[in-house]
Amino acid sequence: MAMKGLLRVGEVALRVMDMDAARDHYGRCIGLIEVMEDDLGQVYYKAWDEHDHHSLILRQADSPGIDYFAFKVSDEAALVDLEDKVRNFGLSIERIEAGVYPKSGRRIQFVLPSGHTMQLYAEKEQLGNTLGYRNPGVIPEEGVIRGMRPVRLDHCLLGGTDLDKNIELFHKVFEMGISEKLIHHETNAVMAVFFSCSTKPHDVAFVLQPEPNMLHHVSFLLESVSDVYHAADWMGRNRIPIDVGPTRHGVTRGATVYFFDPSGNRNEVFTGGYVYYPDVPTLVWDTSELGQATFAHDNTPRESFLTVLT
Ligand code: M3P
Ligand code: FE
Repeated sequence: MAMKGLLRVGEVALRVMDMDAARDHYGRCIGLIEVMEDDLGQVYYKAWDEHDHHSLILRQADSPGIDYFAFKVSDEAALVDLEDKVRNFGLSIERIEAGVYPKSGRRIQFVLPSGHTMQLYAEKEQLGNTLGYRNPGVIPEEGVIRGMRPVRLDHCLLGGTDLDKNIELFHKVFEMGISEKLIHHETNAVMAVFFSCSTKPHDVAFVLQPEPNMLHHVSFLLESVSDVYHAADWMGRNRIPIDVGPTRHGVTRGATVYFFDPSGNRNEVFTGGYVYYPDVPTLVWDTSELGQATFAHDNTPRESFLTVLT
């Protein structure tokens, strides 16, 4: 599969209520690399094996949650094409000039049927992963991989209204595959939907909520199951509140720990899962197996997991 169009979630912008506490959490505890603070006091991070300048932005605010998420697209031609398609789908588009967002080329922004602000961009300055591009070797210097040892920002799960309209946009317009779905076992209503534009089991997912524009979690990839266990040990040492785990999802088959940042935003570290190809039929779970769909070791759904969003 040649990757054209949407590539990955390249940027998530979160609100936090105490920047010092958030810096300790995302920097020292998770182990993301702080690359910049802007004039507004927003703090920018990357994970070690990402090549682009940053993937996470924190903004101090009165309430937690997500400001926007942004997908990187393959090139300017894809951006032009997608702008047309999103407009034809019926969403109004705001154009943002290059440089308005630091280190970034021009962007387009629109509000999804689920209430989330989404952006697309084709260009971002690259910092690299410290290994270089010729005879790069395999691991960076001591100290680059630290904390929970995150490799990269992987996906986010967003909560909102009108999932059916989101499905139309992500599947038909963005041409993302639907890797998995969770439906109500009596009504067949879609409760959660997982979209892939790569070989990952999901690049972004949505869960039905009574309120629009909610964050369920933002997730970072780890290298191994032993790193998942190490991350949970590190959470214990640092008194980070764990929501669930370590365990394994039924949906996507990732080995996971969910935990909270000091403002109550849910984070995830995970590894594994299958390789997704777009010719594989959508895997469908129904709520009669909600326990196994969510947590496949004890097959028990968690109240907090279903109801706590920011
Ligand atoms: C993940 C993941 C649900 C499963 C979520 C799965 C909402 O977060 O990373 O695989 O059932
Ligand atoms: Fe996840």
